[in-house]
Amino acid sequence: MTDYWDPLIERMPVDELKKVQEEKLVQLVHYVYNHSIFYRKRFDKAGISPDDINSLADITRLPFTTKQDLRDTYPTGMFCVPKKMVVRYHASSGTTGKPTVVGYTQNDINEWTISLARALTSIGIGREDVVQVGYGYGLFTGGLGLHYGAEMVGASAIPTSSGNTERQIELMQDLGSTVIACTPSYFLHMSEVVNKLGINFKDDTELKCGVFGAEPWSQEMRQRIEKQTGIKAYDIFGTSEISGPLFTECTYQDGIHIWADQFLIEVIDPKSGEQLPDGERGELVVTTLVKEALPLIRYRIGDLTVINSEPCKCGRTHPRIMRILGRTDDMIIVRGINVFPGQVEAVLLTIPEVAEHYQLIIDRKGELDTLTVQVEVTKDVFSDKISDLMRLENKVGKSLKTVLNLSAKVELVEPGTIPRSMGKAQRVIDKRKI
Ligand code: DLL
Repeated sequence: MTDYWDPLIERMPVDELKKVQEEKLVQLVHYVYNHSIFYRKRFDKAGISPDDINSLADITRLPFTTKQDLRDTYPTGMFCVPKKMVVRYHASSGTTGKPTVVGYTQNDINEWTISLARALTSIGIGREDVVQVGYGYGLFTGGLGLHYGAEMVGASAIPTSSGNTERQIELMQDLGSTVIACTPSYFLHMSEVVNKLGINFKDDTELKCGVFGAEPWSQEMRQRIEKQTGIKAYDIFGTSEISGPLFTECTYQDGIHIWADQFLIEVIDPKSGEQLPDGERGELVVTTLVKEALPLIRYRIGDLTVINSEPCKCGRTHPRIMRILGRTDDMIIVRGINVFPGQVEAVLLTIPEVAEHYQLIIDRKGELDTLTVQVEVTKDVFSDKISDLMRLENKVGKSLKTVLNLSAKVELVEPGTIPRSMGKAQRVIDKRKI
């Protein structure tokens, strides 16, 4: 056991937890109203005064905030503290439009790290462990986030960042890494390099688990990783706007624990904005209860999930969110049908002959959208007869059609064809000019 197992907080009876949230929410609305011109204007426009918010149920009266608000007020227009209080900045890559900038006070960094320390403890990571941090260090929150979290539980952190894979593997062996933290797609790449070197994780390293996130990955992908490498694969979630990586599953692997004394979560219908009950799938909305520099009120994260408020088998009472398989904005519409890359992955990985590397290519021929799913097959399968390959293509196509309700062209490609990623994988290439 490590220092970050605090049963008084993590197993707090749900009613008490709600009281804690209520008190913090009431304080928060006054804090943002008094410290940010942005929030003051937003509340005034919605005809809401901080005094109107007295219970958790009142939260639905508050307006949402979005990534667009962060962009419109770039770089620091939503901050609630003077710049001299900011001890760190991170920023999103800004592939579309302006990047979003997140600032942290010293207390924000502490709270972020506590969240991760609790999370890492819940998967059994502590003083004995060596955590290799293969998330990017820099403006991206993955590297530094996991680094601080690992140190707080007393583990040794190795800041390898991403890339330079052979060197990573050498260090993993030499320093006895027991944990690898990186995107699942980068771990797949690392596994290939491990195979090429003629070694395997089970016999030649001390690795016992992976902390994988920053991009969607399916339950089927987890099963493959665990079976092929012999390690436990845990899901970690967070976004830069609410600090960075923050929450993981526990060893029961049954949903991601959200620390309710720090964050208040809701799931809403993405179209109507109405709050949905537990168990219904919708868009995740987060209110930060303890952040100082950039508190967010009802921030629409854009990820689709389900809340489960039942206490977990591990005894923790905080709510869980189920695995995130897509975002409202990475849904692609092909011939009018909604497709999530995560659905495609889940189908592909139920077919043993296909590998974990795939890409969706969308194009438009005349008026008609086309969806091509390129997926790698294993070396053995690729050297099979053409007729066998065609049979397999048909099989994959049929399985996709059943789930997606859409015909996709399937292209089986040689191992190594799909570009490998060091960070977040690019699963979708949309060539349509709309
Ligand atoms: O990806 C923070 C992070 C770093 C999380 C390391 C986990 C590990 P952003 O770059 O702001 O922050 O991207 C956040 O990535 O809204 C999701 O769409 C996606 N995402 C993150 N974790 C998961 C996950 C970091 N476990 C966006 N499953 C989020 C599915 C995830 N999607």
